[in-house]
Amino acid sequence: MKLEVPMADPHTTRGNADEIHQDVRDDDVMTTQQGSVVYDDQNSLRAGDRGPTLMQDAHMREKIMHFDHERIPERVVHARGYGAHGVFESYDDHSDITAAHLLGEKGRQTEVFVRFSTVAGNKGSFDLARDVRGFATKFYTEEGNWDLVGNNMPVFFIQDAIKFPDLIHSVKEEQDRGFPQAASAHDTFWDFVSLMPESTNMLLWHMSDRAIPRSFRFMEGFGVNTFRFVTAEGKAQFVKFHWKPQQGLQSVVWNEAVKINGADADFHRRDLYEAIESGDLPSWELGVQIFDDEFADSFDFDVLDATKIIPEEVLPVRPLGRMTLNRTVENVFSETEQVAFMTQNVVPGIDFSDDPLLQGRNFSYLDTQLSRLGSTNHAQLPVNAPRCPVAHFQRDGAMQTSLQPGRANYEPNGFSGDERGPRALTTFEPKAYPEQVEGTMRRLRAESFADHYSQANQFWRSQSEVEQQHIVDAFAFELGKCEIAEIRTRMLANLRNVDDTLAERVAEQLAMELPEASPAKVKPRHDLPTSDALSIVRNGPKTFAGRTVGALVSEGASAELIGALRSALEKEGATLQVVAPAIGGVTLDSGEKLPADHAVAGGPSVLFDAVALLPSAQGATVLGEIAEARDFVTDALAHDKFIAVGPDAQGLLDAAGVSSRVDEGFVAVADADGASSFVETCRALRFWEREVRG
Ligand code: HDD
Repeated sequence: MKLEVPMADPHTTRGNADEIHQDVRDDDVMTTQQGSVVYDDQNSLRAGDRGPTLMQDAHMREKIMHFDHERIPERVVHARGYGAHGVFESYDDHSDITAAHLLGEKGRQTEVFVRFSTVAGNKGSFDLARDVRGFATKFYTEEGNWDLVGNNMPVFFIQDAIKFPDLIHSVKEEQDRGFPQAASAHDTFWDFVSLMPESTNMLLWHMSDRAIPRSFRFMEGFGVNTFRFVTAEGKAQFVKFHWKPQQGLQSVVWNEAVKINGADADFHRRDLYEAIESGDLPSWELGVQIFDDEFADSFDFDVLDATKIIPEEVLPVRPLGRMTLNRTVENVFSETEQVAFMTQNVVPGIDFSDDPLLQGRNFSYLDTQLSRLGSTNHAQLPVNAPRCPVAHFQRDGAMQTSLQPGRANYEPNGFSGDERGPRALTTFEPKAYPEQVEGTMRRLRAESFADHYSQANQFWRSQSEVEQQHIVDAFAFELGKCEIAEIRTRMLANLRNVDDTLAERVAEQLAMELPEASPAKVKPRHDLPTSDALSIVRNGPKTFAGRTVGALVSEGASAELIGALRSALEKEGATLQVVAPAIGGVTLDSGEKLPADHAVAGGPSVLFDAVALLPSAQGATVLGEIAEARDFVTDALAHDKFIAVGPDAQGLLDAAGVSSRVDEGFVAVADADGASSFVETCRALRFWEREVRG
């Protein structure tokens, strides 16, 4: 990109406004908000060269006034997020299960806006917090907006919305000290969840690598709550929504996450931005688990309990269509910040269930927009506005931008034509579920919600060995940050109900005694069938497409080898990034200058999916003297990455102290064939055997 540098001289006054108006007034002439031309944006209006500024400078006053009010409150949860536009395409006519228009025809396309987020951190926090990721999608359908406000984990911490403020207070910075930021590893969170056994299943997810995804592109999404689909004939069934990334699942490891936050706090947003901008468009398949009352009654758990899943092996996901993100936003504030997702935004053919978490959400999302966006007219903002006609008698309010036509602003009214305004469509059968409701008014949790441990055990047993190890490590890390020993003990007592080995392994890492198991209202089952769908490692990609290799190079490095690796990666749909001692790059053995994407100090190996060490022999010695270059190698090893080793890299391996630890994860690459087989090896993403063997 070439920058145009205007040679502004603040010491000269520009021409007068009239001249500008006549000669150059077109779209790119700067104006005030009122549209009058600004002819000097460098100097405020003052009495004399060195005199006081005049109140009469309307441009300056307007500019500073606007600046003073630029901020709006950040979201109370999910403050840090990143959005993109896209399109959803239905695979088929799904009118056998729902009357939703967007799913009514094969190939029907619907515009979408997606916002991914972390939950706990403030807007300026880092991307790789151990946290749940929000996955919220707004479908601008022809029958109004449908918001699917989901997460990247299919269960939740609590069963009833009334506990949400407590959950969030406990995980956010502690109120008496203002820290920690974007972290659940502190006393108040673990105090709360250890006293709320219903959180346990979600805690297993939260301690798994699902909480540290490699990128938004490589994570699943879930509607979490149970909804209903209703057909045009009024047939209603329950549904649970699933998003499956076409890119496969992938997470990072915790030690890596911690370092990514330092190296690039924007790792996830940058990844999404760069993927879309480069045309490598990410896509997800939307599917549903659909079931009737009979299935719901026979299932082991209550389908209205958001702390439970229905395993995909028990009820397979029916694919409905595919969403592709194809456009980054024009303006982050106007779109990503002002977008207002609301669970109560459903369209005919989609309806709610009585899940007590969902019922509370349906109030909260509308309510919060008022304090966040400051007006009841937030649905008029371009990113929120439905793409279908909108007509109602809700009038006025701050920032009303529609002209609200007609004479009547009430109904019934006796006017006709343009003066009349809209009428409710009474001839139309609403495609909603006419639920029969009866019951004694009580504050009560159904007994069918009482089993808090069995599915946590199922999740634990469904993980691969390395994933189990990460869960143990995460519990030990997080509980290790709790200063109050009693909280750790209480949590260990709960974990005994999940699995004794898990509890023992965590206790061992904490060097603590294993307490008695805490009393469980329902005896935990440890015999639920395992589910492969719950493991990330078992659901990785079949290719290395969309991933990045960081190649550490030096002066005199082999042009042929770097070229061979680059083309092998491009063939796979992956990219090569060059890491050199300095950002200016290096001169290769061919005499050609290779610019660097990163200086080694700013391009640690944690930013890449795999690495290649391709220095010249002399360059290997030079790199070996640079601490960050040695870290590049040792971190790649510690994070179980595949490491391509060029013919002259030995000096660097020696300097990094890893020569005696070379294993099958190190792949010798000397030519184009070697480069291709390295890329094939990388399809496994990580050399987990390294970690399992210790
Ligand atoms: Fe929520 C935001 C997802 C429970 C109250 N939530 C929010 C966002 C996501 C979720 C993805 C960010 C939307 C965006 O990008 O703007 N929330 C969930 C899921 C839940 C859940 C999957 C469990 C099934 N949430 C939940 C409960 C309550 C809320 C139980 C309140 C009782 N959530 C909110 C909120 C937020 C929000 C306060 C903050 C900003 C916003 O809504 O627009 O209303």
